[in-house]
Amino acid sequence: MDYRKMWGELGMDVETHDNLCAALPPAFTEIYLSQKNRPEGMGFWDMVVADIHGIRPAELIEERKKGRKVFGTFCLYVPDEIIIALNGIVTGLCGGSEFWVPDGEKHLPKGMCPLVKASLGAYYGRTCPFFRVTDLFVGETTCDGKKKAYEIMSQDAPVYVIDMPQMKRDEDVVKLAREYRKFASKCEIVTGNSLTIDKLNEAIRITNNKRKAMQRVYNARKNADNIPISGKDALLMTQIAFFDDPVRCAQMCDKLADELEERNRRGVSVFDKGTKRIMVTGTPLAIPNWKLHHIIETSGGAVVCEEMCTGVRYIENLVDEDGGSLDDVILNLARRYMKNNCSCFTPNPGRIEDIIRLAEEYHVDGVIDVNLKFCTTFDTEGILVEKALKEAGIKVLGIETDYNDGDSEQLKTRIQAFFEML
Ligand code: BJ8
Repeated sequence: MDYRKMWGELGMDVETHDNLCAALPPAFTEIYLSQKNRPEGMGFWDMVVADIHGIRPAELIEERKKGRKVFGTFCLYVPDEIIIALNGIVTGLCGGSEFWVPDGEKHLPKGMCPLVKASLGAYYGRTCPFFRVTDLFVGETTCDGKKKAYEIMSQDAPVYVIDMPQMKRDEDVVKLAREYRKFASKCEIVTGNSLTIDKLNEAIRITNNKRKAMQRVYNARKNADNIPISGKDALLMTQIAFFDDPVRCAQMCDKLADELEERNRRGVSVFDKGTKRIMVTGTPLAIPNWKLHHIIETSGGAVVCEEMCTGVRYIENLVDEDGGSLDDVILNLARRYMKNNCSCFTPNPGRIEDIIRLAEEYHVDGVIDVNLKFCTTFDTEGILVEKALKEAGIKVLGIETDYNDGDSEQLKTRIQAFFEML
């Protein structure tokens, strides 16, 4: 289907955007469609990618015509439940393509992480329809780069920033709950709806169901004797979950999980026996950043787990569904989100514990700790991660990269050498 008219009406730079549309299909064919023995259930996500800037944006436009509002988010600490309870729509906006970086660099310093530059580049370059249909951009005070980027963006766009605690003491959970209450008030103004306990409980149920369905897919990856899905495919499912409808997402993930569980029963693997089981940890891999997974999975390894925001951090931990008052439920939300271990917190021992636990649960042969260039918090925390892994007797390779393909060959050489050592 031709969406150029729709993009034009959204005020996009359609000609420049055509270059992105031209580059994606061959890249997707090479990286994804060339894989052997993929689960049939991936057909849904292939279809989404084939029209990634068409199908879902068109749905959002229709929903907006009915009066619903779209909230664009950049971080796991934004509580989807509050937005959904107010009949809003959540769409993840983190940019994962080098295509958007140059436009980002017109508004930000070059020495900044590519995720922030690409996100702002997609906004200012008018080359992403999701940014064009967003009614409120929801930021958060996590890393310095994001904080300042929101400040710049707020000069031109409606931006609301959630003030995140820096530590994880009891009083910080209470502080986050207060922030979520304020955020709910803002969402009430934007949507024109009122937050009720029933609506919030229902939104919690919807979001928990999505997490449970995704957990089933991840659990199928824990099988020590079989790899029923490639890391690339699992990553794609996770990346798209950030902007899909949560109920449909849960249905599709459940269907995929059924197939993967059956594959495990029958011993159907995507990889040959002896392929190294790898966990990747570190900075998020926003769509369409498939570079590292592709290198690993064409070098003798298989990614079986991502300790990342585009991975287990997104799906682990459910919100307590045993209600109470509205304030109690919002406190439950804050409790759940504070279990998410981002390197922006200090100290952050929970993340190290997660990594050691996950290495065991997913039966990994080795860990690749990946850092997006200029992400200071993950880079610095990498020292502690690598120390803890070495102490636990788990082999680890630390790498730093960005969205550019210039270092692919060099990374491949290092990763192959790492696999030989395992
Ligand atoms: S909860 S990881 S989504 S902040 S990579 S922009 S931290 S300089 S993305 Fe993140 Fe939330 Fe944490 Fe997850 Fe900054 Fe680092 Fe860039 Fe990052």
